[in-house]
Amino acid sequence: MARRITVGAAQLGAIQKSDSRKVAVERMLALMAEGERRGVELIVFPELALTTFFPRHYIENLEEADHWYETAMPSNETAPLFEAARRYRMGFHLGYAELAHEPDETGQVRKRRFNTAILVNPDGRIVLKYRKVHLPGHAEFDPARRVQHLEKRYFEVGNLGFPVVRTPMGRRDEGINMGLMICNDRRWPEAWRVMGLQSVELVMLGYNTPSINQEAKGWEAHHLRVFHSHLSVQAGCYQNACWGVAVAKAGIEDGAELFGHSIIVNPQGEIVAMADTWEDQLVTYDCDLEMCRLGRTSIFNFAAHRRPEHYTRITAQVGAVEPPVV
Ligand code: CDT
Repeated sequence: MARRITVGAAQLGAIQKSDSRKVAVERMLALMAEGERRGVELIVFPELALTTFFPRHYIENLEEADHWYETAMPSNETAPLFEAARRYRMGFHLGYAELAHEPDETGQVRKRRFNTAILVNPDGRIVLKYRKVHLPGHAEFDPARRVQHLEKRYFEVGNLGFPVVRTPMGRRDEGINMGLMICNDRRWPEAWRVMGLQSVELVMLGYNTPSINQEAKGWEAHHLRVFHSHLSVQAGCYQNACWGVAVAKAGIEDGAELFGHSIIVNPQGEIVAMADTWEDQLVTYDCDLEMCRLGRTSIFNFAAHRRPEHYTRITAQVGAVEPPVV
């Protein structure tokens, strides 16, 4: 029997600073109801889906930012998403800011803040959790920027690695190998390959990406922002023979523009579905998981062709060094 799953990329339009979680959840519930009508078995919401992309706002005292974070999942506000999952027999992916009290590397229990994503199965059970590893932006207020990007202030680097689980989802009782990454992670081939090495078949990721690169030292054409996002997801899927669902928060949020262009990508690296608005929009595709087989048994048969003895720089070194002059 063909191994297929109908996935929904549930793009969200802007969520303003003044919008409550209740408003955001109601919009997500509407997309889940639409997904139910369209046969969606797994719906993917964006990064930090419950609030505005608050890292654009500088707050000096971190404690005063606690209201942006979730201390429990589910919570009173998010419980309706878990109930809808059970009602519709639909899995979901959700990105949110997480505030946890847990030991750090020294063993001391303290307040910790992460940019987190979870995968919930149709029983309403959290089956996978990921905390963002590649945190872009800066930690201090930058007067040179019109819009701040303070992820390095508001989050610690994720401490869960890039886990992949095999778990039943939709019609697939025998399980699907699924992994999560968040926004900027999609630009790093290392993240994809760590999941590829765990035979991932479906990667879900949410993003909040500004339409303008405030870090560009020179001028960067606007269209390249979307191109680079798509290029990264398409390359990741092709080189690791997996499906990808990349979902935006889009539109003008607190006066700053986020591009949409949410996509579903097949294991050949082709875009098979794409959002064409900057609003709440559900894009669906019936994914044939057998398509993963071609890449992983031929050109990306890792066991046959990888040469890790030549890749030691990848983990031994962080920044680039200059080559020898000859
Ligand atoms: N949210 C997120 O990771 N956004 C980044 C833009 C960073 S610009 C400082 C991204 O890679 O899309």
